[in-house]
Amino acid sequence: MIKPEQQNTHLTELTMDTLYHLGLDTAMDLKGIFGDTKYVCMSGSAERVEDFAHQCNTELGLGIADADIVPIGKTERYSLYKIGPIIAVSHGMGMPSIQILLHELTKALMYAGCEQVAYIRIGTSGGIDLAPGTVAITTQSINGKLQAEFVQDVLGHTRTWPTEFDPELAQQLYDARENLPAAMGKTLSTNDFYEEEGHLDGALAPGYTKEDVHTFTETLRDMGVINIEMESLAFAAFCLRAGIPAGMVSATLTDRFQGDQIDFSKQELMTFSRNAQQLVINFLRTKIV
Ligand code: R2B
Ligand code: URA
Repeated sequence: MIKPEQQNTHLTELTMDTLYHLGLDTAMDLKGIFGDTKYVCMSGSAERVEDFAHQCNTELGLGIADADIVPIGKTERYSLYKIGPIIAVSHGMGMPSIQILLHELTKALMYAGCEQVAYIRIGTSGGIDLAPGTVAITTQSINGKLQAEFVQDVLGHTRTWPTEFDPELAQQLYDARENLPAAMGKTLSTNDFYEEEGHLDGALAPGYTKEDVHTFTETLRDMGVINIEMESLAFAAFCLRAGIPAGMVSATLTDRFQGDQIDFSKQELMTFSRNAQQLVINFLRTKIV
């Protein structure tokens, strides 16, 4: 599950490992629960992963009774469903939240004896020069300084990690678009929705103008950036470091050249998210059934 040089030898000192935020531990039959996992699909919201779990079950013909699609572990922080060889799990908003999930979930799969598992984030984002509803497939994530690196401060020292997504998986996801509107390119990943993403509708005077945002958005577009979100930098870095193939598809909810407000109806937003989910299901269909 994790490449040898990144395996944590300290874990062997534990008599039991408690995966606190997931509500799981190694006294449970993790092999029985997770041993056949091949794909982990993650989204920010618990509502969307539940919807995705049901959509997978129906569209991939997995034959699970609806009443059996229930969360595993606790749901205080994350919601995790298992449908056949697929885990659907929510990661919350932002890099700290997805990182905690990545550590605990990866340990659960490691304890379950899984070897080859790919991780796919199915997200939402602000689009750049794309019609809302387009599914953006990420090749590489860049940070707020426009560098392709995830920066961590650990014990007073700064570490940087590369942030490429698996190129083969990105291409396979793009090839699964069928009639869905889709684009492939880089993603800007920030630690803040309002100011670091350059929104003009936060509570505080942002200290930049509409023109500044337009110029910044043009710079992004010229660098091949197609969307903006808040987790891909940490997600790509973790998976690359572990040796886990990672892909990301995101529904775009706005075109940042046109504005900031996400004022589509619940139904329209659901359609946008479903586009991204559908693309991943098209991909999974070629792998699983
Ligand atoms: C996209 O949408 C969320 C913010 O609205 C955040 O989790 C992200 O990456
Ligand atoms: N998610 C983001 O992070 N930014 C947007 O503009 C929309 C969704």
